[in-house]
Amino acid sequence: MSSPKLIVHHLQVGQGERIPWLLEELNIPYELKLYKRSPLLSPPELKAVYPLGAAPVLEDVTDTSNPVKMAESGAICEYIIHKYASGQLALGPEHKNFSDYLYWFHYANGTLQPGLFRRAMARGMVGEQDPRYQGNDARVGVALKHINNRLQNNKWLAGEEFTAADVMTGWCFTTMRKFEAMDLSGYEGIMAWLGRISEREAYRRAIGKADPELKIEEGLSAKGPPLVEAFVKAMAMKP
Ligand SMILES: N[C@@H](CCC(=O)N[C@@H](CS)C(=O)NCC(=O)O)C(=O)O
Repeated sequence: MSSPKLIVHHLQVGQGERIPWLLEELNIPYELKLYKRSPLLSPPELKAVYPLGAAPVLEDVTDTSNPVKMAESGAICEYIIHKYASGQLALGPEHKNFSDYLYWFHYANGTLQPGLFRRAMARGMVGEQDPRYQGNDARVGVALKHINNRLQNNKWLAGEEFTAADVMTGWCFTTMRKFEAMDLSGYEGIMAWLGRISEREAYRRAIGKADPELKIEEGLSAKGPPLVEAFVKAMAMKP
């Protein structure tokens, strides 16, 4: 098979960092196109690539007679893994941890991230003293304990092996904390897992290319990185 020709469109300081990380782990070459937020959402150049303007977007121009353009970070991970990596970094139906892999692969965008975003919205709309904020905060707490418990008993989310489930989830505990603060002190399982991620050269290479201005160690610390002020202001909707 000819070498893949992949173009990754990445809106900086965003969940698109998953794709360069995955590609670096798999040693698959790619061209990276970087976009800056304008001021918070996508700039017109990215909307020209994909009408929703949401990143990441992958273009696969390996086969010029059948070019592919797709969004959704989870779908892109699966596409790359199955099309160009013979299933590496995924666990298949024959593996005893198949269901764990699927569950944790989808947990980031299915439960954790929407929960964090709902909490941020509730804070902005009704304030931290309101039971609607507190209900959301409590749910985030349960979701964090759940993942912490998993990582106290397992090296990686799917079990012994590092998989794309870790790639999908990493951003929620690193760069995403620039949008919704989470102090991870006391979450020993999550912190130990972040420590293991910090040792992965592919992770450091990916962030170095995709977001050279990010301070990796801040993202991996218990306290977390500084917030994006423009986002905090935009979310402060409470009259
Ligand atoms: N479910 C999508 C979400 C993509 C998404 O919302 N990306 C954000 C960056 S974290 C974005 O592009 N925001 C800018 C905008 O929507 O204009 C995925 O997993 O790729």
